[in-house]
Amino acid sequence: MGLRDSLMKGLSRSREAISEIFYMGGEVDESFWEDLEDTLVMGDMGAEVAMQVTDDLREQAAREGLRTARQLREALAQRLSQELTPAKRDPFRALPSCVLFVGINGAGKTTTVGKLASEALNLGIKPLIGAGDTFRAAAIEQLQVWGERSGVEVITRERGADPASVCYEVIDEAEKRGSELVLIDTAGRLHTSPELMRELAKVVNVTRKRANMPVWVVLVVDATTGQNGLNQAREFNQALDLDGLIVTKLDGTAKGGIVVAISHELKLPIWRIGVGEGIDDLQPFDALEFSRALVGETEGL
Ligand SMILES: Nc1nc2c(ncn2[C@@H]2O[C@H](COP(=O)(O)OP(=O)(O)O)[C@@H](O)[C@H]2O)c(=O)[nH]1
Ligand SMILES: [Mg+2]
Repeated sequence: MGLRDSLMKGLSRSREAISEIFYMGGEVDESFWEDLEDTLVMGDMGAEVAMQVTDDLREQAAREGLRTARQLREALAQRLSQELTPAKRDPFRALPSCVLFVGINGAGKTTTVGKLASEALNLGIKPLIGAGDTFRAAAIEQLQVWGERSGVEVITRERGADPASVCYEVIDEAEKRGSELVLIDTAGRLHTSPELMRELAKVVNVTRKRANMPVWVVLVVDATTGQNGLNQAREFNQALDLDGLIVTKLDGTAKGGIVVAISHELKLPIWRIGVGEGIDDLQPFDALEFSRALVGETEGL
């Protein structure tokens, strides 16, 4: 299955919910607009975005005489794509750069580091991976497996080592080797916790001080966690001043609207999306393509 197909399949529930309101009555009346707003809220987009988007679309439909389901769905996709904060730069292309991956356990940090290392290598970039998650021995081993898979070296220290000093050493090694892209995995917890945030804030500060290159902090969020994903994003952003997002598991049963809610509220760009467990299951993010997959027509995409 192609990457686009994985995303289309993953977001099929969202599209079906939208389809229902477009085809049930076929009349664009008051209840249609109410149903649209409700469907957007139910799709995890958040009440504020749902209301604003519905109001704007309603105005546009009146102004431009949009009537058919096709016209309205395309206008809806266009309007939703505006809620997604555009990326000014791509830290995996704007080199040199050092990216710290943060997020709760199971979000997909380690997997995403592996995928990005492979992506970079395929583009002729010299990446280096750092094992900043020293909390569990299994975490270090898992990252080493991804290093072997992608063919990229992983700098590790023993379990229990101070993650901030691991980052310091990783930058040292990157400078020695002339690596242009440093990808550092960090530890998560099951939930956000003050202790985790303090540890990560130290990791970020030490890395920023030590690195002679831009340092980016990216939150990896599992799209299937819905509203909980938005809460995590708020907490991580408050503690660490995030630079951007990577949303994973969009091939799964995610509602997808959470992507819009987070990007809109925190004004953070989405740099990549994960659409599977394999090394190549990572996609650049295209706001309009994503919005169409979320609410638009399936044909012609
Ligand atoms: N379906 C799917 N699974 C993913 C994706 N990204 C990660 N995973 C899976 O999610 C689980 C947790 O990933 P991991 O990288 O260990 O998360 P971490 O705890 O944040 O480092 C693993 O089983 C991964 O294979 C994705 O985009 N799609
Ligand atoms: Mg991990």
